[in-house]
Amino acid sequence: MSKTYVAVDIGASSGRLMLGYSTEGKLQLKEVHRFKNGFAKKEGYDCWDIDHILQEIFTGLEKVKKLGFQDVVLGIDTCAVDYVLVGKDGQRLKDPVSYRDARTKDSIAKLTSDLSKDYIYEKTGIQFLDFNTLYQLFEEDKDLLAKTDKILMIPDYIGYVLTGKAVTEVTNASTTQMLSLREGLFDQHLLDKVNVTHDQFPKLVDPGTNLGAVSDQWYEKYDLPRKVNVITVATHDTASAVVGTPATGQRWAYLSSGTWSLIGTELNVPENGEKAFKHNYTNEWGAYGTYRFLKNIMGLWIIQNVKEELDDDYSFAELAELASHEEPFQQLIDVNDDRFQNPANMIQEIQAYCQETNQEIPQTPGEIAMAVYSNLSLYYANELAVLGDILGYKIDDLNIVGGGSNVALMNQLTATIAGVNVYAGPSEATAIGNIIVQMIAQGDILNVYLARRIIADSFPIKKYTPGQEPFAAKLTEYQDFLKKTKEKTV
Ligand code: LRH
Repeated sequence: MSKTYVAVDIGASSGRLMLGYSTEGKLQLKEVHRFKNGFAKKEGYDCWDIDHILQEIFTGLEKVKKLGFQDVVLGIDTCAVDYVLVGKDGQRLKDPVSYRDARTKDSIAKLTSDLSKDYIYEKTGIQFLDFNTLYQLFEEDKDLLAKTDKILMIPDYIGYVLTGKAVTEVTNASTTQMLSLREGLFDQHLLDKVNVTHDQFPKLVDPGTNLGAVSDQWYEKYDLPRKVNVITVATHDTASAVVGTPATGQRWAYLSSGTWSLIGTELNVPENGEKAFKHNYTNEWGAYGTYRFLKNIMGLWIIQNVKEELDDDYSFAELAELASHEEPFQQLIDVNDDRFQNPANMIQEIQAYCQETNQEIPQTPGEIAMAVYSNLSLYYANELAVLGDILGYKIDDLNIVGGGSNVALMNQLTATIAGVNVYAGPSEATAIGNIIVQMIAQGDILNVYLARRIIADSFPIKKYTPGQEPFAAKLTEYQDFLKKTKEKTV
């Protein structure tokens, strides 16, 4: 048996600690602890409860020890862009604000009024999302920024709390939209623009860097495994998910399907030309010198909210089952419309959208779920066509990983509309990718190519082929619809 690895994987709606090890050439994964995550209003802002997250990590580690594991390696990944400000005394200056907070709603326009979008995209290759760290820092309290000794991305902050060592890991740092593609450093102009300095960001490091042991102080408070060594993995959850995607062949794309749907491919050279700019594709840094050329789609966030608003009376599997009794494509919805980013009520927002666009209003849980699933599939198919157009070749295979890979209905619709083979699984690709980087760093696996073969051999992956379904014309109809609705809002 290999060493024992722990993936701390914190998503927007839940966090978990997963144990990983390999036996007889296969990777084994076991969930030891899962907890709810989310943001709540604090002093007027939607904030993450970082103390709660830390507490749950320690609880999870106590469970690891109770299971008999005394010597473990640990890596942390979370969703991107959010950060913690730390003062000279090493203490947090305030709770981190969530990227869903509305404070940056108009910040792209404000910031780019005298620093062009072309400059920013040419420098960073990162998509314009109003919640990127760049815009969040732009809106940050200037007095607090002046008192800030360290700006730490959330996983780096957790690593810092655990070990006392501060670094800036590059896969996540690239989502700040402040790293220069060419120089591999924070861009001076962009730093100046938001009143921060190079020194406030600890040293940039690659995934696989050893951070060190969990500090003694935590042993006084918690019953932790005797040895916990922290490795800086691909700390952006999407970067870990891509590492954990068992893709083979040449013309493949991935869809990391969780709270967000991240659709794209892995490149060795960034693509920040005109077409990529026009379609707002991003070049987030991946592990091992790669780039995650992708687009953010609103994703399961929509259905997560619907589920909650139905008082959690239905599980995700039940919602998908109810949906499967409904006709797909009864409505066309731009699921990436900003209005779905943090509405007061998601169901009402979907219904209002359908009413405003003179379409059938979904009423029952099944109708609402089908409206969401079928439109997500349409959006995926649309983006695969865009991706193929930018790259100059047609995508043959789509690897869907993450929780969304369990939704058979959506996998089949996507295969059919996009005309691609869909390979669904593993659903825990993020935790797997987190563990893979640790394993490579520890010499348990040689490299990521081998790792992806091991993943494919270790977890069930289901294939969906396009088939002969009568939906091919839907994509063109949807593309026309998107064009028209976008023209209206411009
Ligand atoms: C997914 C994710 C995504 C980011 C968003 C903030 O969890 O990290 O890659 O764009 O959250």
